[in-house]
Amino acid sequence: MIIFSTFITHYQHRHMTTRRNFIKFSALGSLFSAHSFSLFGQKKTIELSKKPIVISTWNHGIMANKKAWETLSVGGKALDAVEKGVMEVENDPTGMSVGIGGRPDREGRVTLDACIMDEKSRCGAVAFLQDIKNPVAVARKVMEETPHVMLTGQGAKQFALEKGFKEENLLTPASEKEWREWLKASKYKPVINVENHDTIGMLALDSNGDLSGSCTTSGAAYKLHGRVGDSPIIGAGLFVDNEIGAACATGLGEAVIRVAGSHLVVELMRQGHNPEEACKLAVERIISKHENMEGVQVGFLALRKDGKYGGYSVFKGFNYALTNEDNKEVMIDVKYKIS
Ligand code: SD4
Repeated sequence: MIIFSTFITHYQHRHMTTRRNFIKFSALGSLFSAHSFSLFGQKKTIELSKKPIVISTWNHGIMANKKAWETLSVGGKALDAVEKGVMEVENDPTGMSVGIGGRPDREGRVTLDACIMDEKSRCGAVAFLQDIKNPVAVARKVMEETPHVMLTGQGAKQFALEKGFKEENLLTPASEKEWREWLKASKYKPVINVENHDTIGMLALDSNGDLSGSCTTSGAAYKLHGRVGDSPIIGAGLFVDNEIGAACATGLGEAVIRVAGSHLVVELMRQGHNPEEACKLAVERIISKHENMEGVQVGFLALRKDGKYGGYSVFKGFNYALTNEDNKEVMIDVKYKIS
């Protein structure tokens, strides 16, 4: 049950949050609380959910959510949940899109991108990281143990090794075999759909009412060596604003970067759009910036501060996993713009 279902969609309701309501919600215990933010110089007050929820991209979201729920269900922090959740997928060698086993670039090298962002707008990222299978954990260390936001390439690897991460070969025999097949024609035609995708993005709200998000990927398969996508870029592949909501992206990173996709989704929610509408408008923005949409699949996920969630994609085929108190292993197909 989400009590404050009107959220910020209708600002005429802004006076709803009276002292009487606040007292009523307080009496309900710790599930809801008042929260203020400012929009165009005006102070707004909303009621917030403190019921934990986690959503994450694609089918591998099921295993990731399961792990994240271990933290969320016992009152743990969203930040820990989103890190541990996506690490499950990074650690799975059979998943050919994230962490170990990820599809390599055209030179046969697995290069990983990841980022993480918490309720205090702290963020960390690594890009073009090689030989370390948990880039999201390295990103968290960048966030917590350096004055920086992003480390890349050799510097990121050196930092990871200094922090005790293990160096290992991430190219599994299955990924290598596929890559050698690809080399025969060497056609760069990324097809991103439910069978072939490259990212897990995860958004969580914890029982304290705080939001965090993470995003990790081996990027577009057979990309140019050195290519970095949207996934490690704060505002593109992931964005969290604890006042409003969180968003993440999957799909063709170049298209997402072009519109600062995840930041756009959060700002659209700030303006009053519900999560699905915000994702849809961001998809439409992408479409408006491309003359030819062939191969430009992008999907967005959004989780609002009141626990409402939604997604939207350019083409059919994007889905996400949802876990909350009522739903443990639910996959949701999103609506899409172009049939
Ligand atoms: C990238 N956005 O590197 C990632 C790839 C992806 O589903 O999400 N594919 O561009």
